[in-house]
This record gives sequence, structure tokens and C-alpha cells, in this order.
Amino acid sequence: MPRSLALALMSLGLFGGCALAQTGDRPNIIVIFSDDHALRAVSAYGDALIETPGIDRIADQGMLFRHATVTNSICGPSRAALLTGKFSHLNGKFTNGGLFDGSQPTLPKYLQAQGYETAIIGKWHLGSEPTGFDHWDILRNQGEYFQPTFLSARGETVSGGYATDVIGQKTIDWLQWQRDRDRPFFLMSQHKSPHREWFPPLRHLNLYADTVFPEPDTLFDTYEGRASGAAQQAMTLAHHFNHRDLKILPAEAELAVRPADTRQEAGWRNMISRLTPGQRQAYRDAFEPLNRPLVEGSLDGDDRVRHIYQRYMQDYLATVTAMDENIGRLLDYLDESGLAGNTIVIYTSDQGFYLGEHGWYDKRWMYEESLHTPLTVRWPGVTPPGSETGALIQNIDLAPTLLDAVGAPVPGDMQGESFAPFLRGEEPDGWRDAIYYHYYEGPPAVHAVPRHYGVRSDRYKLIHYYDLGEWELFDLERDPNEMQSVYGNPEYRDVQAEMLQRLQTLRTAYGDT
Ligand code: SGN
Ligand code: CA
Repeated sequence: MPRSLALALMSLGLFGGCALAQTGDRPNIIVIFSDDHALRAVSAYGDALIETPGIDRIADQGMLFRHATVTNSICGPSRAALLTGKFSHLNGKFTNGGLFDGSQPTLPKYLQAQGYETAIIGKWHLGSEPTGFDHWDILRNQGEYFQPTFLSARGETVSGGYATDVIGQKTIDWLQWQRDRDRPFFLMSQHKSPHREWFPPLRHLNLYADTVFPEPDTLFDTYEGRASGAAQQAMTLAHHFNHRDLKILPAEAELAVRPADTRQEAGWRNMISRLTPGQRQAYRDAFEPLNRPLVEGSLDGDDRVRHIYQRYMQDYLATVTAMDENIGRLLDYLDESGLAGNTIVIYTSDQGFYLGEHGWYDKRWMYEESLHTPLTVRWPGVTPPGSETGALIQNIDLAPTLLDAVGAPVPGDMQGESFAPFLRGEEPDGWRDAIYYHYYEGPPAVHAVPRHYGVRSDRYKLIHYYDLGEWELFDLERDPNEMQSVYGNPEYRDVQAEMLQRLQTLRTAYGDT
């Protein structure tokens, strides 16, 4: 029902006393947010590695965004961009290190001012305590896959169970029992999955053990034809994927005596210490046969990488499946409770991820797989079901879009644009024709991806690795896998000049100088 009609009916007293009179018909909002979810692991995008019927329901009943991108492809900064509608250089969250400044205005604070009740459940990863949320129940730091510790205004609690299921259940519990039924709500339900080190739930330990996943064309990339950073990173399946990623658990006796020698090893020890001895044994039983060729060293060269790729996919995708099941459960609850009709549901992730493309895992680069993030939005009665757009969207657009959707003013200092017109089935005039990107967590940070900024149009991408003094230019139409930079190629002289100009224009417009 249009808001004006509801207000007219209310003024006639037709809704007097019922819940709708108090909430108006302003939509509730649920943002389901995951961590490191590649588009190739969402079947709504087509040609995916697995089926994700839960997420696909949102897309089938709403709109799919084929070019949703992030401004800085890493966890904390992505979350800050979503909350503030601003690039890192304005919201102050440049890398995963350091605390998010929670005193600044954010989407949940603006929604509170509109009378919304706000809540966040699950992974937060911004260091400082959440602000602008009436209810928060968050994982500490990266969080644990089993028996995770949650932090809330009341302190720390350990929840029994598998993080994805726990977050899924806490989300439904809040909707069912805890929220204020007289107010519209804004709820962020934020999964840890499918983050490294990809611990599947016990019910799915061997779900994909017999599946042979197709390899990406670029699995055996040699990194020629690009800036030097591509060859110097530390995120290859061949050389950097390790015993933790394969879930090679130490024997129980060894667990008690061997100290953790690195931060990563300490994190891993914490993670596996959360499993019960029985759960650890189930992991050993499930994965020992699968890991054996790698542990025994019976595979070499490409065959070894192929096996690692399959192992990686088995576990990564099983964590996606568990999350997708919980998304399905949440959508069922919305249907059963009658909330579905007046609730905007969004599924997105903090960024995409490499599933073997370029021989990699992880994210960070402005290359396509990690620049993009899945995004689908269901807005019943407004967004045409099964619709999609190829418009260039960024994560800073989410805050302005949601404020626009609830009829609130969009603050002038937000740098994103409302894409609500697309959701209403319109093609807005003058939508952006290029996006800007800036990644800051260069070496010696984990995975050794050089700092860079760049611009992407519908066809071209220009990247500047300013610590290396190197550039890349890609023609995405001819070279969708970004294997050969054409920077400096005379054939692209005009394109290069134009892209350099566009980059300068965006840097100036966004104030990143
Ligand atoms: C951990 C992971 C890295 C990952 C960062 C950031 N290593 O350090 O692979 O890039 O988190 O991820 S792990 O061995 O601890 O899993 S992010 O999603 O939080 O940005
Ligand atoms: Ca992430």
C-alpha cells in the first residue's frame, strides 16, 4: 500500500489501534550479510558451482545486481562503507587494523531517528563496539565456527552449536520474541561463512567429497602481462594454502602440548579448541582420506594444485550451503509470520572471493572476482520479481538506497547514490558510468597485495599500484579474465588517456587526493 494511502486511511481512523497504525507501512529491512562470498557460489548468477536455493528465492522474487562492487575489498572497510555510505578515506576505516569510529553518523542511526528499531546479529569485525543499534549480539573479532563467543551489551557468552546455525537462530529469535512490534525494524544478520578456514557443519563434512568441481580457466596463471604485484602476492593455492585450510587437525595429545608459534596458528588453535573431542574426531575421519594424497606428497605440480582446488571447493561450498539453508529458514519464518509482505530483504557480502581464479583464494584486488560482491534485493509490491540490472552499483549505495526506500532524506555527505529507482523498476537518468576503488592494506599485511586505486567503466579498468609505480589497463570485453594489461599499448592510447582522465575526475569528486 502506498504510504500516502496508508496515512489517509489512518487519518480516517480506519487503522486505529492496530500495529500498522503505529508502524505506518514503512517497510522493515533485513540485510543478510556474509563474508567472502564469490558470485560463482551463488546459483542465481548462473553457471555456479552449487545450488543456493535460499539466496535464489530472494533473486527470483526480487532483483539481481550483476555489477555490485565494493570500494575496498576487505572485511572491516567494506562494513564501514555500507554503514556510512562513504569511502574509506572519509569514514576512516582503511584496513582491517584499527577501530571504526563509531561516533560518526551511520545508516542505523539515521533509521533510529526515523523511528526504526535497529539490531545486528553475527559478525561485526569493526573493532569498536556497535553504535546505532538497539540490540547487538556480535561475534568477537573474526569469530569462531563452533561454540562461538558472542559479545553484547550484557557481556560475553559462548553459544553452543555451529556459528551459521546459531546466527540464523538468533536472527529468527529476535524477530519472533525480542523486537518491538510497534515499530518498523532494521536488522542486519551477518554470517561468518564462508570465511577462511571454511569449517563445514558436521552434517555437511562430506557433502561435496564426491563432486568434481570445474576448474577456472585461470587456475594455472603465470602472472605475465600484468604489473609485478600479481606475481608477488601470497595467496596461491599452490604455495600458500596450508594445513589449517585443509583442516588437518593435530592429534588430541599434541593439542595439549604444542604451543602456537604464530598469530595464524593461535587463531587456528582457538578455532579447533571450540570443537568437542568428538567433533574433532569427526573432522579427522571425514578429511583424512581426502587430504591423504597431499599429506603423503604423492601428487606433484598441476595435479597437486588440482587436488588442493577440489579440497578448497568442498569445504568452502559446504559452508555456503549451511548458510543458504539458514537463509531459507529465515525466509520461511518471514512467510509464516506474515512479515514477508512488508519487509525488504537484501542478500550481500563484504566482497567477492577467488575460487581458484588466477590460482588464488582471498580477495583485496580490484580484479573482477573480488571487486564484485553478490547483491540481490526483494521488495514485495515494489520490485518486479525476477528482475535484474547490469548497472554499476557500489556498497556505499546501500545506505542512501535504504533511507530513500523508507522515505527519509539522504544526507548530503553520503557518497553513494540511491539505487531505489532500479528497485522500483525505473531506469534512472544519468546513473554513474564508472566506479572508483581504493585498497590500502599493502604488504607486509597478510597475502601481500600491493596498495592500489583505480576506475572501472562498463568496458575498461585502469589500476594504479602507487607503491610500485606501475599501472594496468584491461579491456574487459576482449579480456574478461584480466590476463593481459594493455597499458602503454598504442592501440589503446585514446582509451588510456580517457581512463586516466576519468580516474582523476573521480578522485577529485570523492575527495581522495
Ligand atoms: C585472516 C585470514 C586471511 C584473510 C584475513 C582477512 N587468515 O587473517 O586469509 O585475508 O583474515 O579476512 S586466517 O588464516 O586467519 O583465516 S577478512 O574477511 O576479515 O577481511
Ligand atoms: Ca571478508
